[in-house]
Amino acid sequence: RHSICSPIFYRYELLQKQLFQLEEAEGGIDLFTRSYRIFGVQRRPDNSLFFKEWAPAAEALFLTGDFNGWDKFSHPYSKTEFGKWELILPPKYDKSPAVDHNTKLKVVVHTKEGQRLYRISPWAKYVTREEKSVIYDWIHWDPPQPYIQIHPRPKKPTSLRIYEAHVGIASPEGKIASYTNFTINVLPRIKDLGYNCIQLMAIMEHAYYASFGYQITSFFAASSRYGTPDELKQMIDVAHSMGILVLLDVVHSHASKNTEDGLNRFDGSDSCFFHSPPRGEHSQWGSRLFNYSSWEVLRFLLSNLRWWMEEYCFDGFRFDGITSMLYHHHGIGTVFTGDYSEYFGLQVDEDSVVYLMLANHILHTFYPDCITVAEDVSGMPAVCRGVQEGGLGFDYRLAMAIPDKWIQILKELKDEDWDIGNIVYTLTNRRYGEKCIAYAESHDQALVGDKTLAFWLMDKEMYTNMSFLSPMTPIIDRGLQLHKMIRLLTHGLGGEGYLNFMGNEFGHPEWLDFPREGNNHSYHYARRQFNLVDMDHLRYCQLYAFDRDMNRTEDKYGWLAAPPAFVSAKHEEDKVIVFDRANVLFIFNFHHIKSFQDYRVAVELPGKYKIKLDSDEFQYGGHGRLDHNTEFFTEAQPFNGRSNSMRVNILTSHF
Ligand SMILES: *[C@@H]1O[C@H](CO)[C@@H](O)[C@H](O)[C@H]1NC(C)=O
Ligand SMILES: *[C@@H]1O[C@H](CO)[C@@H](O)[C@H](O)[C@H]1NC(C)=O
Ligand SMILES: *[C@@H]1O[C@H](CO)[C@@H](O)[C@H](O)[C@H]1NC(C)=O
Ligand SMILES: CC(=O)N[C@H]1CO[C@H](CO)[C@@H](O)[C@@H]1O
Ligand SMILES: CC(=O)N[C@H]1CO[C@H](CO)[C@@H](O)[C@@H]1O
Repeated sequence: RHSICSPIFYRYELLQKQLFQLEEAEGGIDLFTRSYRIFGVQRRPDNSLFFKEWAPAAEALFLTGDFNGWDKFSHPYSKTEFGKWELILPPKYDKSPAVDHNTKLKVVVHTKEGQRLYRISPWAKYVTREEKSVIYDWIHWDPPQPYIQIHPRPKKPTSLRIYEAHVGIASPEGKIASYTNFTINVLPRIKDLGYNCIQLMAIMEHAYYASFGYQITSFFAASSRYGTPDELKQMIDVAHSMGILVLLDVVHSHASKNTEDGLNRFDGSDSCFFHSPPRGEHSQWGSRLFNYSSWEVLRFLLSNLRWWMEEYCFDGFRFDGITSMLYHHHGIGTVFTGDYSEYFGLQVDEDSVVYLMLANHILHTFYPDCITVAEDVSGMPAVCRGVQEGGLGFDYRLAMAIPDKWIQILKELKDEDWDIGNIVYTLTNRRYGEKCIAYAESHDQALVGDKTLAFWLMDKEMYTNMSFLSPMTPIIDRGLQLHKMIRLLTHGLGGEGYLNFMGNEFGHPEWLDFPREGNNHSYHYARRQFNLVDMDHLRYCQLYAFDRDMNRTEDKYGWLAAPPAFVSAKHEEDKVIVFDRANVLFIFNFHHIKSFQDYRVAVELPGKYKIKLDSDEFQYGGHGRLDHNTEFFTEAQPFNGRSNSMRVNILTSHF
């Protein structure tokens, strides 16, 4: 016990020390973590512009751009303490700012070796790329009439139902869709589907589209591929007006290795924001790793979180790649079995651990309703416990073993070989007192090389046999039924929140692949075919309807917010799973041919039960075999660990 507790106390001490130093040295944490109001470029009340950068290894810094005809020497920054540089541009004679809105800028960095480097400010709020150019430009963004968000953040829901989305692929067309398209075309769908939260990926600017938004080049810039910062603000505002929260998929675990439009070698050195190599390089991702023990890196990253909260009114974050941060080995070639020795010891990167504690502490202090989600495959204990307990302070973690299990089953097992006990184990195996987001598939499972659950289930027949106008084939029948059952089982049993990746709610076929050299820069798979669900003669709308009603049923009964389910049956031979949660009884028959009459199922609460959600309903592509007017009365006969039981007919899901 001692061996587990002492590192947790140690972490807490490190955090306290760090908080104390921040409070002492920089006029308090609030100011320190809002450094985006000091660095980069600021317009002052008199319309002078104040520029500030941290470039410790630089010999000299100049500002150049449209405003001075790209003169490389006319506007030097002056050096201040701790490797910082400042420059003030007085207003023009007409009192307007010296740099116009929507014009280009660059920082020119002179190195000790005599190089002259053109850089984008790490704090740039907007960067764009001209069609023929490969390199992004820093654009001075200071619109005369900025969009003002008017809708307050919705109340934090007790049941989190997350719609994971990517703006650029959110249309059926083979091109990049915009923030405005998303606002007009996708938000109403998300609302109708009953999701109360959107998790937005690929927002922080990434020069390489095919990185799926995970190789960030400009941390403070909302990707200009989809439109302007104001259009993103409007999108979030409209989501809020619908009662939907928006989480940002934030990537603080690493950064793109680009130099001209990324953070790498900003001041000419190979450290600056990052550890110097080899520690500062991720061997598999080919990207740079932050030095979380550096004061200026803490300023940059913590201010980045507050920037997205304050400027765009996000409601929280999904922190990407936590496992890579937590361990010096980054999880590469490591298998986690659950042994405590794997989570504590010299392999743990305490700097990162303290950074994550600090980030969660600051977010939850300034925004008590802020939601943070950790993407950690290792299963480190206490990731979702409060920092005051020595935890990392996240609200939720992604239950990453669940989607892998479903894919493995669909790839490898015949229906009669499904291991019911193992499925239930995977769905319920989570740390006591730490909340999980369950999901059957996220964007990860849809990436090229893999394919969506629907496509695993129905494959090529999705192209030819999804029409109502032709009889249901056995493959389509099985696929439709299992698609719904897998999702409902995951929803009911797998966690305290649920996540769906855009399009999979209606059984999106195929996979995701971004335009890149290897596919001749094709957008064919970088889109979501919402048109399929809108075609009345195709069966996609039935899966959509089930997903919608699954969420609406949850909204009514709140099982995600209830304590974990009580599993009363996991019958290996019958392939039956029965559990209750929030006084809702869930019954699944995964048997490929057998139906059961008068099958006894256990319930805790005595009384009358009725069918509320039935995957066999016609409207969901089922066979309509159950009578929803039936009332089920419990008998005071204890069964399978519950005080009462009753008899039900449970039909095989498919023929
Ligand atoms: C990380 O930053 C600290 C503090 O600035 C510095 O002392 C240390 O050398 C840096 N580490 C590496 C590996 O670059
Ligand atoms: C399924 O699609 C194939 C290929 O188009 C077709 O030959 C077959 O008749 C379809 N089956 C049914 C039952 O419609
Ligand atoms: C890309 O295009 C070239 C020439 O048109 C063709 O030879 C090649 O097979 C294509 N590659 C892919 C992956 O489509
Ligand atoms: C790329 C894309 O999705 N474009 C569409 C945006 O939305 C309008 C309608 O609102 C369509 O006409 C565009 O084709
Ligand atoms: C966020 C959301 O759309 N919630 C809806 C879920 O379903 C219930 C029941 O239909 C609606 O009342 C909620 O508005």
